Amino acid sequence: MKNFNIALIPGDGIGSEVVSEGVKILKEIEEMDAAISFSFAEFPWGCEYYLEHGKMMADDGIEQLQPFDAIYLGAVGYPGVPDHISLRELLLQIRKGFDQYVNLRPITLLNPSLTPLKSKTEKDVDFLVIRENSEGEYSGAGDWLYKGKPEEVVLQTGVFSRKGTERIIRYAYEEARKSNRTLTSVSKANALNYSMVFWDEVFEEVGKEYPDVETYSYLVDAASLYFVAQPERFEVVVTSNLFGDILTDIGAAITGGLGLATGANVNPERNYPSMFEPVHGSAPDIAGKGIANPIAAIWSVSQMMDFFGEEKWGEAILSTIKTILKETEQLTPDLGGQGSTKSVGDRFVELLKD
Ligand code: GGG
Repeated sequence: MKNFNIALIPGDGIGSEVVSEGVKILKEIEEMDAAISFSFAEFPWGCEYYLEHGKMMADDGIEQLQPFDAIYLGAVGYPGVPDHISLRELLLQIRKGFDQYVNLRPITLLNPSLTPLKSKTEKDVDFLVIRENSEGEYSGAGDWLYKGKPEEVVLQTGVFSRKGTERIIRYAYEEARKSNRTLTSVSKANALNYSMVFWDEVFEEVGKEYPDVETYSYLVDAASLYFVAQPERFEVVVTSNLFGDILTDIGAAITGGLGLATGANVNPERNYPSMFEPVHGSAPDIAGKGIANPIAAIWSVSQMMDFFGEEKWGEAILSTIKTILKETEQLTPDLGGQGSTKSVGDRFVELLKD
């Protein structure tokens, strides 16, 4: 019997609503598979915690999370707490604290009716974005000088270390090699004359070790256009923290919206827990209404199962997502249905059992 110890951080807004449905799926797996069990511990961190304690998580939050096999996170951010505090002091803190330097975001069209793109099918939109997740434009380095004065200056520094850049690019080459797919690097060396020139050089240098991998290199503006106009160009994409964040929202737009976008924050060396989360935020406009789409959060459970080496369950969840997406009426309003967060979760369990 394998027991997986999971830290739950539902976070803000719709975070707790969608995480409940993901946990429902995990409990169902436990029912159906005598060889697997889960233990859960919930942490009340987020914006409400901030308003009470002046911080997004406990001072020793990273130490508290360390013993877990995985972290399952809902969403962060709520009106009343500045976004740069809620994001940096919880989500980014955990990514950095546990060296989760790989962010895996699949851009997969699971049902052709979901894309706003004309004449694109499932096979045209099926790729993986590997986003650098520990430094780059989100390093947090910078300064705010002469605040409020006419000479006010703000600096936000992108940090691209040799170690950080090489390891994410190498991870992407390995992934492309393993799955026999092409690898596309997305950068912006014509304008960012230090960081992105360096990125391109490292991409080329590391590539010498992978002569079998077919590669492409695009500027981020061109890549944004191709994501929409010719997504079939992409198989595995590697890019920086900021570009990956933006490009994967475009990816969500072409595959059915943020309600279907998932992300795994992975520490590949497994020295620390990895974290699984829907890409979407806390959606204050619909929080508490019970209509948030739980499918992205459920897909995160599939990524978690793959990460645990339980690919059988990862695939079963993904295949059930494909099935439920055919039942338009049952889905949440963002996908044109009349279902609720809970009814989608309940129906999902029924389908998973079949
Ligand atoms: N699901 C977690 C969440 O709330 N994400 C919102 C967000 O702004 N994420 C930015 C990022 O992934 O770097």
